[in-house]
Amino acid sequence: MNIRVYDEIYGEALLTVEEMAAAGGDSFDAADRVPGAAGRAFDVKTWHRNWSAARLAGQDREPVRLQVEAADEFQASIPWGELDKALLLYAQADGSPLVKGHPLRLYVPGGSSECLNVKSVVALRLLYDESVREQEATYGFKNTVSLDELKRKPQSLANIN
Ligand SMILES: Nc1nc2c(c(=O)[nH]1)N[C@H]1C(S)=C(S)[C@@H](COP(=O)(O)O)O[C@H]1N2
Ligand SMILES: [Mo]
Repeated sequence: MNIRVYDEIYGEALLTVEEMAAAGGDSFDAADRVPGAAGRAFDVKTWHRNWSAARLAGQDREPVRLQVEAADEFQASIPWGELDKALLLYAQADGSPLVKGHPLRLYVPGGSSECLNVKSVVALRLLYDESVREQEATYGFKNTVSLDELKRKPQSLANIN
């Protein structure tokens, strides 16, 4: 499964796990930063520096926020300042694809919640709008109401305004 990257400055890309890891610099054992975690990981900020420099030389912009979205629609939105030790787990210790959390799993050591450790990350959004820099980290399932669900609502509810 490929990973979609949406960066407000550097643009969009659809990357394989291998391409993500290649931009991540030196890989390390996730247990170095997360006690109990296992597998190969790369540093989130190093990845972004390398990936963005390859996209557009001489820009050197740091995001203010990272949003990640998982295959099951779980998502998290995290201030960049909380990501100094953040890592993306991309392989088992022997280099084979992740079993739990495939294709990528985010860990945020030192972050405000363990719930930010999003499994099965399939999209990353890099945001630069200063107005969202200081908002605290959030996580949870996407609030999706389909047209069908709206149509099924009782009249009494649908009419409330
Ligand atoms: N994709 C996805 N990632 C997720 C969740 C989820 O429901 N879906 N739950 C989060 C929450 S609330 C917690 S506490 C941790 C649990 O991680 P664990 O499965 O390793 O115990 O995963 C986080 N990552
Ligand atoms: Mo959680």
